[in-house]
Amino acid sequence: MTITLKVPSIACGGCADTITKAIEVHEPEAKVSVDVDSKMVTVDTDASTETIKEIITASGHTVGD
Ligand SMILES: [Cu+2]
Repeated sequence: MTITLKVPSIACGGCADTITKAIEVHEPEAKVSVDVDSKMVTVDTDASTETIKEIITASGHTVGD
C-alpha cells in the first residue's frame, strides 16, 4: 500500500532524512520518499497509515490533514 502524508513541519533536507530514517528503522521494508518543497511524505509499506503517522510524530514532526 502507498501512503501519502502532508508533513507541514518539513523545512529542509535534514528533516527529510530524519523522517526517512525513523520510518526505515521501524519498518525496514518500507520505501520512503520525501518531497521537501511540497512537504509530502510517500511511503510504500505494509504498515498502517496510523503506524506511519505515529513514527513521524515520534521523530518530532507534525502530520497534517
Ligand atoms: Cu530540516
